[in-house]
Amino acid sequence: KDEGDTEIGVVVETKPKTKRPPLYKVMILNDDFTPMEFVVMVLERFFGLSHAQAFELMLTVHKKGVAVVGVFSHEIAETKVAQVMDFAQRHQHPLQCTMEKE
Ligand code: NFA
Repeated sequence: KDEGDTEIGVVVETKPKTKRPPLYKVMILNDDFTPMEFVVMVLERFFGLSHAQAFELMLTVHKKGVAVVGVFSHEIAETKVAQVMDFAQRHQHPLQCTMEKE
């Protein structure tokens, strides 16, 4: 019996997918009431910036309306937002801090 069939194979390539956790931008929003020095203190205290870095970033928020102050995992970003919002509320400042998927 003739077994002369030719089988044609298809090469299926699979990418080795390494799943990195998504990152989140934490942002500070400008407002007309929160004192500049308070925002500088927040950036030093919760984001580990030097006084000079914190002052510069505060001015960026003041002039542009919003700025990314750090990029973190979901859990760390949520903690930063909660810490800033709680600190601002305790000092009765309307400062807003939000997070957004990168
Ligand atoms: N715009 C505020 C002021 O003039 C300062 C500020 C900067 C507030 C950054 C919030 C964020 N006092």
